Amino acid sequence: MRLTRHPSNPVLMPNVFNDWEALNVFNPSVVFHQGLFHMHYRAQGSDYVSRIGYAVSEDGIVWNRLQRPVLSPSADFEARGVEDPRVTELDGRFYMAYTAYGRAGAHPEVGQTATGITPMYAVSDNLITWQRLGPVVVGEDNKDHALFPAKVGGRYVSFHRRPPSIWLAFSDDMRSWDGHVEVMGPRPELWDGKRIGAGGPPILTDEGWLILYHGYDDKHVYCLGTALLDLDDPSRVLKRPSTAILEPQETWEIKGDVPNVVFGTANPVVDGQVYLYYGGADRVIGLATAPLDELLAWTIAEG
Ligand code: BMA
Repeated sequence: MRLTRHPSNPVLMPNVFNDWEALNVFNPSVVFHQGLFHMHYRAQGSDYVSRIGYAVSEDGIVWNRLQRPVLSPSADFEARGVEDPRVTELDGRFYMAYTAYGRAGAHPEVGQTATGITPMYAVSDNLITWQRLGPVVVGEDNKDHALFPAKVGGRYVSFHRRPPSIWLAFSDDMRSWDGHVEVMGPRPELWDGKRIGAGGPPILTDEGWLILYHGYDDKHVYCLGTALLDLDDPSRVLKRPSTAILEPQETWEIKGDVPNVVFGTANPVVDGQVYLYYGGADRVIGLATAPLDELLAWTIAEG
């Protein structure tokens, strides 16, 4: 199964009128809320520091953006950027997973970071103003976290990534996380042979949690695939097809700031369609769609 690229792609491009988003816009989050698509996207300008911008759309294709970022580095632990937002709506609030990128060392807000990378959560009631909650883990190379859109066993559940695999963690308060467990790792002979990480928040279906995740192989080509996880125990992989659903193909997926990257970070379901939003070569934002029932049936049949 292949997703269908939208003919209007890329749906968001760098904006040379604002320096903070003049160079690259990529790896967005999109939630569908009260009849509108709400996007948060990673943006870089001439200083190469990542900030998070916001845009809104009626159809998911044509976007109106705010002129200023909604999240910018606030402290030393994220001085080099706030990256790769993934927003989940849960119990009437919005939770944003983002990667804080600062300098390695000790930071009063989060603790000791060995790599300068901290997988953070923030919360908002209006999608514009965000309050930082804290990290999923500290002191390790860890990112690609995303919150499940429903609690499991009464607890918050988050993906995260301990290289080279996708992991889960659990929390009662979105501040302290425990129960870290590996979900799945790379498959050496396949497109996801080297390293994998979660995409957008998982999709709740009757058959299980459908996930769209990224992976790459020895050639460093980022592709996207699906898997199905058990509803009650999402550390159990039920299905995992061997083929990818999206591979770099368009010029803007092959050439950009980082070549050969389709990096899916949002997969809202609207009117039965999965809207997969993804970064193309770390420079622009693309959209590809698939009917949810077909993507699920294919994942079950091939997995
Ligand atoms: C990953 C992330 C993404 C990026 C990708 C490809 O490690 O940092 O932000 O899109 O690499 O460069």
